Amino acid sequence: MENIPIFDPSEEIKKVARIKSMDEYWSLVEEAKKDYEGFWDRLAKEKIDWIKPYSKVLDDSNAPFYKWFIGGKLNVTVQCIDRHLQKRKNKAAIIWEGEPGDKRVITYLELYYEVNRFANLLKNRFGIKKGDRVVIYMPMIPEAAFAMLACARIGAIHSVVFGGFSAEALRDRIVDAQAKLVITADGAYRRGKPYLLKPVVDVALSKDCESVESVLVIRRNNEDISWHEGRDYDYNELIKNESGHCEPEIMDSEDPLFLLYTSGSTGKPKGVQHSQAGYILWAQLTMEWVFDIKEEDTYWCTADVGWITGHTYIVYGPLAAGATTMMYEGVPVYPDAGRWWRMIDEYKVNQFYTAPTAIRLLHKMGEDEPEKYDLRSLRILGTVGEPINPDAWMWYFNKVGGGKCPIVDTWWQTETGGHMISPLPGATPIKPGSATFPLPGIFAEIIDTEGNKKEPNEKGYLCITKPWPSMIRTIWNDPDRFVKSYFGTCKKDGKPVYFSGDGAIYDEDGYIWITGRMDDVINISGHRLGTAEIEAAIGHHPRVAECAVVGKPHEIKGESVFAFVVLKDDEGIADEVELTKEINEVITKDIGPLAKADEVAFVPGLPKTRSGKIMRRILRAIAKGEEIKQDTSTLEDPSVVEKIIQIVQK
Ligand code: 7RM
Repeated sequence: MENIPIFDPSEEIKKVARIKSMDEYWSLVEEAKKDYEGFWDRLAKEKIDWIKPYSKVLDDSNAPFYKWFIGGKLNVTVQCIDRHLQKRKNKAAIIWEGEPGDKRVITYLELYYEVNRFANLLKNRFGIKKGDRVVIYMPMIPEAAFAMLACARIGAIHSVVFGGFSAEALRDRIVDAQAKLVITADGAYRRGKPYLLKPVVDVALSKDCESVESVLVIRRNNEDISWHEGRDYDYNELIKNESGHCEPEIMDSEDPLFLLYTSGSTGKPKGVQHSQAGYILWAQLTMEWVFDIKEEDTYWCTADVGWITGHTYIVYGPLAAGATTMMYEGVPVYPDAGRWWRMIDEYKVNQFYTAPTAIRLLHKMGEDEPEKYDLRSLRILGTVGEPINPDAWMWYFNKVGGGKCPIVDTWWQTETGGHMISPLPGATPIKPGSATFPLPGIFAEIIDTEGNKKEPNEKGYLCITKPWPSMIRTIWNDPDRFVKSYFGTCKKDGKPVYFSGDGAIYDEDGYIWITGRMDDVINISGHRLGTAEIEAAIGHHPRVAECAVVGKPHEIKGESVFAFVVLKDDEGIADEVELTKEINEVITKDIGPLAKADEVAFVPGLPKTRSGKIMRRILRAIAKGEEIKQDTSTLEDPSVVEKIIQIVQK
């Protein structure tokens, strides 16, 4: 951790930010420490438009099934839409751009009508009631947000399934949730071409989906799709008949708002269940604290609504905060690597939030591309999803942010609902690659399994040791798995605490550095090593663009390191032996000789999900020479698997 530069917030940012100094940050932290319930009580009263006030802040009598804001009544869509109609009815709520370049601006008043008509359609035409599950399998079009909010309006529980998932994956989720309705689109545009979603739904529904009564299809690209009379309905036709006012269902604070399936360490995805009040409170508050969202800002998060980042930071958070949220349909490199920079310029984006994997891709494809555009509107940059390497960080900071925008490296998970650990743009001195400090009210601690706090530079379990309002409430249909997965590993003061699955360390200044999933640890000669640590080391080699490390069974050492390396340049790898040696030198330098790679494969790309997560299970199988049993259809580029196999086998 030596030689890490520190970037203080600029005077300009400090002047305007809500939280203007570390003193202000620490005083909020103290407030939460002194009177935990009082802290959340104050914020919930200040921020939420309650239909009926709650009688108790926190019920921990049935831990870890914590309940927040007991007895409170609200509707999340009132928080996101209705309450803005007095002051902001003609303000852009959503600015959308399709990949082909088509545009839509939806004001708060228009959003009100769209969501209400949609809600009426669900209720009147499909008989959807409070508590029913609705699966949303959609591209990045405004109707995806309308659909989510329409469910919330009437108290239905939505389960958005990422549009890149296969029919199999979609079916599993439909069946587990016992969904009554599937909302989809004919298709959309990606990489300059139309692609189809509805046929995937048809295949998914071809078996085991008896719960599904109807499919509602939104027309996006008017491609030919097959139609099942009596099951499939045309949204664009039906919506015309619905009225633009629908009474919001009165929801309890703890009624489920949505399910979102996420992978665990075993095969079956977990239906992470979120609540109403706690979730929306934290979504809104973190928009204000972390993105310092202001009335005139245009905010853009490039995630997909199929992931938690899209839920909290494209739809619910920005709208609850009364912000203007941008939505983009396609890929970042269409028609060229300047697409996003052009959009930031054109829409005068103030906050830009994306994933390190996208930053690395755009860096690789166009080092100087951002210079062609006027990006001066940017005030705050953000990253999420994985640790960001110094190289990518510096490029993002200098070339995209012009050296003046703080980068908020936000650590959080599907299960946490919103940001947990992040810099505050007007307060936190930033160290590139560190998520810095827990947000006020969040008791994130690095501990051992007994709850002892780790010393600086000692890796430990990243835990949240007090409940927080936006936390996962349970796993749908599987409360035992909820308890075991999250509360079965670590204790503090004898009581089970939430374990994130991630490892982390404090540095000498108390900054938090995420080391990666603990479930990706490998054991070499009795030494436990995070694959992420070795990857970071390899990443220090100047020619390495990115890499992934997996453990491979080894006769003597237990496991050995197998590294898959993508080079930055296309100069070829004629010097493979020399390069392997150099890579092992950087590993040895950063960690020690025990972490050296026995095998290094130079590959053209890594198998990644479209949200940028490397599928290590596939790489482990390749390293072992096993057949790939896993579904590769959800990968960003499924063809890369075959290419890697060929390289490894040769
Ligand atoms: C928001 C999201 C969660 C996992 C988490 C980490 C990793 C996320 C960061 C990060 C380092 C970050 N939800 N992760 N953010 N690692 N720095 N800023 O990604 O449920 O899909 O994934 O992602 O391992 O446990 S998620």
